[in-house]
Amino acid sequence: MPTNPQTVTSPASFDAENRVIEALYADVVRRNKGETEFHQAVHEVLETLGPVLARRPEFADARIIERICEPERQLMFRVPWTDDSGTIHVNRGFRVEFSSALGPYKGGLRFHPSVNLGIVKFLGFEQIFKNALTGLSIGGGKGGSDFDPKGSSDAEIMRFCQSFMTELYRHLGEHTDVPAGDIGVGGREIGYLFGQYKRITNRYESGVLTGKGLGWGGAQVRTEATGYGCVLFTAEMLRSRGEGLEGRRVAVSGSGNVALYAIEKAQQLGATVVTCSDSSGYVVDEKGIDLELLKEVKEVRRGRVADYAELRGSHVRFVEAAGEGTGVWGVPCDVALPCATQNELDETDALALVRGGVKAVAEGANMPTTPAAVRVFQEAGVAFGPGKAANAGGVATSALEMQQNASRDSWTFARTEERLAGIMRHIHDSCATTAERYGHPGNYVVGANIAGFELVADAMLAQGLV
Ligand code: NDP
Ligand code: 2IT
Repeated sequence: MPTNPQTVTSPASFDAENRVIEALYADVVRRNKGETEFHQAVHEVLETLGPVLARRPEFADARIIERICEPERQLMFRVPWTDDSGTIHVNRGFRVEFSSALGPYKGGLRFHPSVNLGIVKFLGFEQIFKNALTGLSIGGGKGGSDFDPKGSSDAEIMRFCQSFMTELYRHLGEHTDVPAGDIGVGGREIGYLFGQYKRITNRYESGVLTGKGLGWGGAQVRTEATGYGCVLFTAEMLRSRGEGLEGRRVAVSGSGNVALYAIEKAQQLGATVVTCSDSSGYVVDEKGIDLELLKEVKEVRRGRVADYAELRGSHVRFVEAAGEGTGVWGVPCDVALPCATQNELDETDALALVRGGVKAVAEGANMPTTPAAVRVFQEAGVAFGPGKAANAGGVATSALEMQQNASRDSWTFARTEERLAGIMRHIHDSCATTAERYGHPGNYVVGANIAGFELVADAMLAQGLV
């Protein structure tokens, strides 16, 4: 893992097939100085699009790539709030409304001290293609704040969320822009945000936020959906190679929303999950993670994985992070699911995983694997599911929540999970067939980028120069 897991240097080179787009990428770097994560996300998509422009020159004529790389709207605002001792704090709020080609802007809010415009733009850019892949009429957006929720009281979190929404509400709406959670934003925060939106607008507009509580407009399976979907995608990748998850040894990073439910679904499908982590370190539990205990530690006590190790028993090892990331990828496994944050799995980690016999890697987090690490996996023949495909189950289930809100209906857990499984299968198959159509069978990165891009680009062509 790089010393700062959030940042890698902006990539520069393109292979010969994609030289046409090199100048467009250089322009993105020039016009968005210092936004390295945004550069990285754009590079990862653009480097696969040369063959699409060659087959569809109308996309180049209409300047689709230049338009898709420029957000439709970027909002930055002041978020003042007081802590429990009465001290005033000033944070920065963001919402980047990237693309409405396929539907209302849709994407989560991240509260983490590392949040800046470049991070929000990388996430919003990814979201455009991810949302397209779901097939569910949602555009792409992302937002958040450099607010650090760690160690804050409930009352402080509520005051922060109320101040954040007091500014953001004017830009939202069930047909306009529909946020949800991401790092640091879960059910509690969505509740406070929704309450304030309702109070300011005097409207019970359920569809303006997703990830709501089940008693007041939330959808079954939304909490579980990203982690479940990531494992379902992994199972599809393995199935297409004649393999399965049963009996597999799985490594998961993170211990938040995505990680917890990735662990749950992997266990349901007969795998043994031997590790999970947080920014302080990782645990190794050779008997398999005790998920009930981990949920109790994380969701009830709001504790750390170190607390899990202490409560679980002497067979569990907690390894503290030592400067160079958490080291979690040194744990040998058949399947690796990075579910924490961007650039948390670098080339050295990838080489260690390959040496340990990894067969499949699926990104529960957004852009957790560095470009060099992706290459290591691809060259070693490891099935690699990029985030915009593998973690799309969360936003897809958000779209199902919007559907239920619009029809004032609520579906059962079983019905919703069945929809989720169908959507993940559809995403897997459309990535696989697109990759094949473009001469890269088995390359889900190429498949996801091109399949998502074609859907958005066709809509943009049809909608004229806007
Ligand atoms: P949570 O806040 O619930 O959990 C985040 C987890 O990642 C925590 O365990 C956290 O540890 C760890 N983490 C965060 N930052 C770092 C860091 N810099 N270094 C090491 N570990 C870190 O967030 P989610 O589970 O919701 O999100 C995880 C990832 O999944 C993100 O990339 C997010 O964008 C992506 N995602 C989320 C979706 C959702 O529906 N929630 C949907 C699709 C993708 P610590 O507590 O120590 O910070
Ligand atoms: O990255 C993501 O897809 C999310 N954080 C979920 C977005 C959503 O609107 O459900």
